[in-house]
Amino acid sequence: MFSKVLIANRGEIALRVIRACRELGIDSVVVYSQADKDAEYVKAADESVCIGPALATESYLNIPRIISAAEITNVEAIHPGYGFLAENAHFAEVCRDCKIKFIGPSPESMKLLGDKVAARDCAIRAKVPVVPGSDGAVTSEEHAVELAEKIGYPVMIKASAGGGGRGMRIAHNEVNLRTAFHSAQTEAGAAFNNSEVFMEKYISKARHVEVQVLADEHGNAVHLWERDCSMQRRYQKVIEEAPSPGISQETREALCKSALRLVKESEYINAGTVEYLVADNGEFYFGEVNTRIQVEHPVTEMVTGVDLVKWQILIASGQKLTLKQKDIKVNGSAIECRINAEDPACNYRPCPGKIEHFVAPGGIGVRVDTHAYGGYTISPHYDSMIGKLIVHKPNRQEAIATMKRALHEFKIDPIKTSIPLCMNIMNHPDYIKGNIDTGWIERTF
Ligand code: MV4
Repeated sequence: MFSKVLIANRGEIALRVIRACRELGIDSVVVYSQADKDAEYVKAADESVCIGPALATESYLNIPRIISAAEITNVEAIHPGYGFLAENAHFAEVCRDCKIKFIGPSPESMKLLGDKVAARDCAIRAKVPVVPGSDGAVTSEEHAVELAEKIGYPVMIKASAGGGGRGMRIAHNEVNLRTAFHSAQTEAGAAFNNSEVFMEKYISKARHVEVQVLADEHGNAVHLWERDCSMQRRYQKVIEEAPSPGISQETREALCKSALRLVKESEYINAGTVEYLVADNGEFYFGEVNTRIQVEHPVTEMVTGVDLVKWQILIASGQKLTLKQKDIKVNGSAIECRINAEDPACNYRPCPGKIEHFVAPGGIGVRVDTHAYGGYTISPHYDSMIGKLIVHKPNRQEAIATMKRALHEFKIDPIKTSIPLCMNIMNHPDYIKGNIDTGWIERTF
């Protein structure tokens, strides 16, 4: 087991990892930028190291500075959290070269699954259903037009190096497609330094359902059932829940089994998420694999009782996964609301600033994962998430009632937050029926 771990992240996820380390008896070191120097979560770690100015490229994204902090503090492992360097295969490789254990999958699986064309091929080999689409990359406009005729419109052009909704274009006809093909290529080149694109049939009104997996280096792997993340706007998840209210038990089992086939095929190790699009007829298709702990991991923790961050650390230290698939049961219903500093009057733009008054909800079935408190300033330099409000109850109806009660208790003043949006959703008949898809928020609000 490790005796000391460095956390290459900030905010609520840094605090989440610090908590896991303390419970495991591991010393934690947190790195921080000058913007985060006074934050309380930094003091929760056993040690802290300033790695640079607020600008992320000079701190949380700066590999030499993070590795230097790891060397100085003599840690055995680095937990990357989510965002920043969490899915950077090069960073995982540098850690390995420096004999520091990266708490996550190997650089090879990160590279494989980060390349969406290669990941799709891997899914095909694993007999995971994929959306009808191109066999590999689409290399010319004429090639794109020919393929789209075969597949049938609408089609989607996706960047090989994209993910999470970045670098995608929908085309409804040939004229659209010719433009979309070039703009997708150009955007992908600028954003990812890789202009390769591929094509899929566009699946409209799909749900976003993802399967949590854990795998160790001894060949053991389990799934921890699914999360429904259909409640999104502009590819930003707003509310997540487990179990998914919109799939049958048969679909659920097929989905989870196929996720494990992909884990085997990609020789994946540590925590990961296999994302699917689920059409309203219950057919499901591979989306992508997220090779990190995700923001929404707590809903899975609440319904399964499994501490995912602890397992990430145990697996990285070489321990065997002692969890048995038959013992991983879904108990009740969990919902998570992301509480962001954003202004609905300003088209939900990030609205950072100082929190003067902060009262977090509590009581039975309520969990708040946050680094914020009264007197804390949400920095304009990083993402605008203040924290996550998670509820766990015996069924979905009670979970919604508890979420409404907890949202009502939550006081964050004077900054604008997504609490009112979350409350509106909790009160909406479509949400109460579980009748939602990834376009619902944009259509409804
Ligand atoms: C799609 C799709 C429709 N058809 N692929 C967005 C994130 C990325 N993992 C895949 N995404 C989508 N891929 C095909 N062939 C629709 C989406 C999509 C979406 C997916 C998940 C969650 C929210 C979304 C919002 C818009 C579009």
